[in-house]
This record gives sequence, C-alpha cells and structure tokens, in this order.
Amino acid sequence: MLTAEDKKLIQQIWGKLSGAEEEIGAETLWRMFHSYPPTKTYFPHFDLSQGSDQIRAHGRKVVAALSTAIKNIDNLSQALSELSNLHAYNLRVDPVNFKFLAQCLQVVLATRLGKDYSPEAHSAVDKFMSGVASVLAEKYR
Ligand code: ZNH
Repeated sequence: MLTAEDKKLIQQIWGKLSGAEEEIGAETLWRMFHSYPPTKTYFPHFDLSQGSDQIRAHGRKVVAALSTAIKNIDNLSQALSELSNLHAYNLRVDPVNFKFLAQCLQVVLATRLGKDYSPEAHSAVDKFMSGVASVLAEKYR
C-alpha cells in the first residue's frame, strides 16, 4: 500500500510540523466541525468555539495518535488497536467521519506548508490516513 517513498514523504511532512501539533490538531477539528456539522454530534460535551481548550486538548491527542501511527507505519493495526476498540465499541463513530477528518487535515497541511505540500506528499498522506481509517474501522460489525 504505502511505498518506501510515501513513507519518507510522510515522515518529512510530519517533521515540519513538530511543535505545532496542538495547533494543527485544533485547526483540523475546527474545520471538521464546520465543514461537516454532523461530526459535532459526537462532542456534545465540548466547547466547540474556535481555539477552545477542549478542541486544543483533543487536537493534541489526535495528532499524537497519528505520530504514533507514523512511528509504527508498518504495523498500524497493532499500534492503533486500543484506539480502534475505543472508536468501535465505546464511541461508535460512524466510519464515514474518518474521511472527513482526513480531508480537513489535508487542507490544514496544505495551507500551512504551501509549496512544500507537493502532490506526492498529498497522495502519501491520503494513503496513510486511509490506512489509519481502515484500522480504526476494522472492529466494526
Ligand atoms: Zn477520535 C477520542 C484519535 C477520528 C470522535 N480519538 C480520541 C482520542 C484519540 C483519537 C487519540 C483520545 C483517546 C483517549 O483519550 O484515550 N480519532 C483519532 C484519530 C482519528 C479519529 C487518530 C482519525 C484519524 N474521532 C475521530 C472522528 C470522530 C472521533 C472522525 C468523530 C467525528 N474521538 C472521538 C470522540 C472522542 C475521541 C467523541 C472522545 C473525546 C472526549 O474526550 O470525550
């Protein structure tokens, strides 16, 4: 699925984000809530205003989980197994939403990185996020 070149690009892109994880996560979530309002229904207990403490904290967690996934890119199922349980059994997030989050992350990365976000990097991140989404969705029945 991911080529060696894809993996390299993902690592490079991620390297450029270090220090900005919380901001990127928060921006991604905020975009998701506004571009795809039904996603808000999973967060009735959150203050969803832009830059709220809860959005920032959750954004940080989501990006940290993606960083873990990148470190274990050849073994996503195992690396994300607990998160997969959480999303399938506890949170029951409809898997369609994983695509929305991935979309919003792409937009945030493109806006921040500009030219550095080459079509090749876009494609690599797209494949990576699809891989993460399939793992997060693999326990659904
Ligand atoms: Zn999720 C949670 C990740 C998607 C919804 N998440 C969570 C967490 C993490 C994550 C890390 C935390 C956990 C703990 O704390 O332990 N996610 C993630 C990722 C992804 C996701 C990586 C992709 C890629 N989610 C998602 C979506 C949704 C969600 C799409 C919907 C829309 N999550 C969620 C919720 C929660 C979570 C609701 C819980 C929150 C709180 O805090 O409450």
